[in-house]
Amino acid sequence: GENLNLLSTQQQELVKMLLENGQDHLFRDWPPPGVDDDHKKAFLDQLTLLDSSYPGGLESYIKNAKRLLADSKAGNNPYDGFTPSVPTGETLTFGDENYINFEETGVHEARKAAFVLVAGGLGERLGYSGIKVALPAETTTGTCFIQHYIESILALQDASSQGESQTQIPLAIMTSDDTHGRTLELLESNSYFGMQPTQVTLLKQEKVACLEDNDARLALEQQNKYRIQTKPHGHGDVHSLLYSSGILNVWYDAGLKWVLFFQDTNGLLFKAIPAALGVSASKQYNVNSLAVPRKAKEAIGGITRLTHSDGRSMVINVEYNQLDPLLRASGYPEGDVNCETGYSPFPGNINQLILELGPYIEELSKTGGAIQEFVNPKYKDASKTSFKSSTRLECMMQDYPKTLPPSARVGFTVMETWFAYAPVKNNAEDAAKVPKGNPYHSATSGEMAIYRANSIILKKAGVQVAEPVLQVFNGQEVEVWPRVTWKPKWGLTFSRIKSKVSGNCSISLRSTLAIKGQNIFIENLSLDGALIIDAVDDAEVNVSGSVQNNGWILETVDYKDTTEPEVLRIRGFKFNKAEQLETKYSEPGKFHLKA
Ligand code: UGB
Repeated sequence: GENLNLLSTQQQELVKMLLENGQDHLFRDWPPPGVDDDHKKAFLDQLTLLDSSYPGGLESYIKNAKRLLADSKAGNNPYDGFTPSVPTGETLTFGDENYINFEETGVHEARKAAFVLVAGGLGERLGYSGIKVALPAETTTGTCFIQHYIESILALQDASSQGESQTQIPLAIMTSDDTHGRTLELLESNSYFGMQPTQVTLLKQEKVACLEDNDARLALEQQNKYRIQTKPHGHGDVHSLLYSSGILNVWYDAGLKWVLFFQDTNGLLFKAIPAALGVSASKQYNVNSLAVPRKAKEAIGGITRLTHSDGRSMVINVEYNQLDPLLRASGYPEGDVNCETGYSPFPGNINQLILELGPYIEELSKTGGAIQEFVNPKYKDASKTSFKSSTRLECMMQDYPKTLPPSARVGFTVMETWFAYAPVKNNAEDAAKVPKGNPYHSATSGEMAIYRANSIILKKAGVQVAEPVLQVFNGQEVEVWPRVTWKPKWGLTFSRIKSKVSGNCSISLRSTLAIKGQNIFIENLSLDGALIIDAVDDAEVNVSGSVQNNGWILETVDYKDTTEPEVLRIRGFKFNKAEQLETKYSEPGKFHLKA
């Protein structure tokens, strides 16, 4: 009524649209003008933001919600008419000739690459109080995920622009209200970990309105009738944000060809990136999803070929909670089970996508970046008439290919898990309950996977590395290998690593090796203890001889022990830095470290 006079014309239009779409409850209890006017204006500001941050505005959001809620109530299966089958893709074996060729192609292509990190999630499953990208990937050097990612991209940048003019590989980071401020602060207080600030673009995703019933009425906060409840819309927002920001065209005009999407806590991912990009380039994939062998019922999506009775067919991720019911409904009464290999026949999606920029822009200019959504209401009872709590629409970035024409070149690349995938998602208690043989995806397993991968890679490069032992931390049994770490610029690809180790080298199980420079060459080194070598890029250091000291001793930490810092509690171990050989070369030149 009279309250409309408080509003701008644009806001009045918005209110009219809402009233026409069944949202009168939002304004029903409004007192007359003069009372709560500031609250009313703030409410309209919120509605305006919700309207502008969704492709097609709130009107589309409400219409989509009504449709999806009706489907959900009727029990309609989004996969109705589709038959799942096992797709075929490229399978990579670390270090073989094929792999090395893909790596070299990938490094070369990286000049034309842009990276997109989705980091808007709070990580409820992990229960860590900070943002996930600030978490140390490993505690030998304390390098946090975002530092590791940035240094990996910079290493690729250097390697790919050899002999040609220096390119700058752009990095976009999707944040949310939960992570934006802390991500920016982390970058600024660390000089962007070596990137140019202009190289990094933060895009903040907005939350979406919650829905209180099957009629898609927007839910007001319990305590505040001038505020709509909101929740995250999911990582699928990354496409509409990239599109609406205009950054894709900037990249395209700069001659870029590839966009690589990745998640917030996978310490192994960049080992797999050069080869995976090489696959995209060699196979001319418009879409390339990275995958790993997957245990049945593991909480990662399954890459599946879906064939419709009308002839349509696509290779797409089927999310972990949907794969089992889909299989049961399509003639696999056992559902999602391991086959004779000990793994599900459906490879696991690790949500690392490589998209070809040109076709990507073309597709987004049709869709506006909107991604197929879903809704997952928790109903009060079987009548499905009311919800236990409000719900909202969600979307996932890996659903991008769903709208592509059948002519699109959609492929996937399966990597061995040990060098490609070790995310940190689960808290200690939940990880300890993971069925035996399935991955923990905890801070414990994430860190140990880095040492394991590095040790195995050195072994493949000819180093005698001690065999691991099994040890239990926070109720999780993991392989403990020597604690080997290196900077991405030291070991960007397998051939580069091989060129830096030679002769007769050995590393004992209780050892720690941290290589913090680019041109560090290891020759006839016998390591039994801790060795830390730091060198500027134009210092060439040759390391040899026998290092023997008390080293860094691995000690257990109980996750319930509140006297320990949270970052240690969540992994269940820490290092007692008893003794080490630590050397630093800060001047250019050639050096010999003969232990
Ligand atoms: N994220 C956002 O940026 N915004 C959001 O609104 C939500 C998340 P989760 P999830 O690799 O193991 C995915 O929560 O969604 C970011 C795939 O769907 O870690 O349960 C967030 O910051 C699944 O198919 O994972 O499962 C994080 O970086 C499987 O591949 C990323 O999105 C699984 O990941 C993923 O969010 C996996």
